[in-house]
Amino acid sequence: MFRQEMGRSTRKKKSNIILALDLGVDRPQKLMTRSLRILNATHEYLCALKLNRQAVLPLGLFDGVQKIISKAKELDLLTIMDAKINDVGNTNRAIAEYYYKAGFDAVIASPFVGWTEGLQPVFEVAQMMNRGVIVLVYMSHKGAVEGYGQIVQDTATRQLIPQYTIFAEKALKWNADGAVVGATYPEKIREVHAVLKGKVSIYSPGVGAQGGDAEAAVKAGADYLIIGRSIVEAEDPAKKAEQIRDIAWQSLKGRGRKIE
Ligand code: O7M
Repeated sequence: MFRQEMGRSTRKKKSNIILALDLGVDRPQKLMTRSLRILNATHEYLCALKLNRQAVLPLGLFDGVQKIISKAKELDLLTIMDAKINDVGNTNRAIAEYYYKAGFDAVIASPFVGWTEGLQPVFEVAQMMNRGVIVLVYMSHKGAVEGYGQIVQDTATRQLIPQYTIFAEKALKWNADGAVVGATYPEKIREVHAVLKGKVSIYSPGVGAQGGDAEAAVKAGADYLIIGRSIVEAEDPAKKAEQIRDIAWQSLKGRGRKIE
C-alpha cells in the first residue's frame, strides 16, 4: 500500500525527491515556523517528507510534529519517520505504533536486530495499520563500512558475504517497502539493485552535502532521493528543490524506470 502510494505521489508530482526537513538545534517555535515555511515553498517539487528525531525531540510527537504531518498531507505529500528502529521487538512495536498513530505513512528500521523478536513486530503493526516499513541496507557515511560493509558468514548458507547483501536479501524476504542505500556509494546501489530487481524500491540519502551526485545515484538504481541540507540551507530552497528534482526525474526516465 505505502509502496503504491509513493508511486502515485511520484507520478502525480513528477518528482522522486523526499525532503529531509532537518533544521538543527533551535527554539521549538522557530523550528516549527521554518519547517512550515520550507514545506510551503518546496512541496510542488517533492513526493514525500522525511522527519527524524531532530524534529521529534524539540517539537514533541503529538503536540508538535503532528502539525507538520498535517501540513504535509494537506500538500499531498507522504510522510516518513526516520526512526531507525533498532531495539527488541516489544519496544520496536510500541515505537512504530506511536509514529503511525501520529500519522506517519512509513517508518525506517534497522535490520541489525533481525526478524524474530526484532523487526517482525514492526512489520506486523505496519500491516495491521496499512503503513510502510523501509529498512537500512547501506548507510551514506564513511563509517558505514564498519557495520554494513563487513564481510560476514551468512548464518543460513555459511558463505562469506557482505553484510549489506544479506540486508538486501532480507528486505526482499520481509517484503519491505524500501531499502536505504547511500547516494555516496553508487556502486553499492548498483549491487543492491541487482539483488532487489525493482521489487523493493531504493531510497538514497547523501546527495549534495555528503558528496553524493543525484544523477549518478539514480542511474545506478536509486528510485527516490532523500535530500536535506542542499535544499533547506539553500538561499532559495524552492529553486534548489526544482533543480535537483529535474535532474533526478530526467535520470529516472532515462533509466526507463516505471514507478508502480
Ligand atoms: O542531505 P543531508 O545530508 O542534509 O541529509 C540526509 C538525510 O538522510 C538526513 O536526515 C539523514 O539522517 C538521512 N540519512 C543519511 O544521511 N544517511 C543514511 O545512510 C540514512 C539516512 C536516512 O534517511 O535513513 C533512513
